[in-house]
Amino acid sequence: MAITIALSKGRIFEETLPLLDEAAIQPTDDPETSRKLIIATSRPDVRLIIVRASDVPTYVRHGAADLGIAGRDVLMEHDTAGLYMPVDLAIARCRMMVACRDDFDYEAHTRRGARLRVATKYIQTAREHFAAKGMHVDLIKLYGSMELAPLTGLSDAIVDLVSSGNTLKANRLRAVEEIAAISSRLIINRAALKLKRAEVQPLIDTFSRSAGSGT
Ligand code: PRT
Ligand code: MG
Repeated sequence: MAITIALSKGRIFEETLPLLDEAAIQPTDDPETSRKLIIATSRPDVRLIIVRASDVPTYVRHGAADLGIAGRDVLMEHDTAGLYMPVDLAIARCRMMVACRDDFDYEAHTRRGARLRVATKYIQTAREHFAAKGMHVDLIKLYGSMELAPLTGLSDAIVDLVSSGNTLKANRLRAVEEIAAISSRLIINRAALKLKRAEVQPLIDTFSRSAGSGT
């Protein structure tokens, strides 16, 4: 049976290529240059679909894709019931952090129990994080460029992903708290796992081995 794998372009696609290669799957087009959203591979029974990173769990949950690769940041914001998530692939790693302007006294602000305005695209995760700390926050939903929010007075702080820290530094922001270590997981539709086990299981095995060996 044919299988469909949902991926986002950019870092996840690039870091997935070596894993696909281990399974003898080579895409026939490059999503960075091609406008195709459905990409055939060297294996006639395997195709890739290119979706927004935050849409990967939706495609897999509804069975429009059998498998996908999604960041933990994305999965924490989604209802993952119906998804099987057997392998942490250890790719696209970063940290989810609270950050603010480097001249903002976050510690004093929190000690005083003042209300904090926090801008983020990770509303659920941020809500849980601050609730667990007993902090009062007003959450402001953004879809990108969170770093701009504290610089323009939209918010006191942001919740965003940090890898090198260069974006924070370039915008005179500092990380003040870590919320979670982030990496990407292989996610699988539960029905596909049963119905297409013969095709899906070897992929799980290959991906687990590659992830374990650090490639
Ligand atoms: O871009 P789009 O809006 O379509 O979606 P997306 O931003 O969610 O997708 P993409 O492809 O940028 O990221 C896909 C996944 O990569 C995320 O869901 C994370 O799991 C993972 N990942 C790993 C990252 C980063 N590292 C990362 N550094 N995603 C985003 N960033 C951004 C971060 O938001 C910040 O703006 O990079 C900037 C910080 O990087 P440094 O190196 O300057 O610290
Ligand atoms: Mg992005």
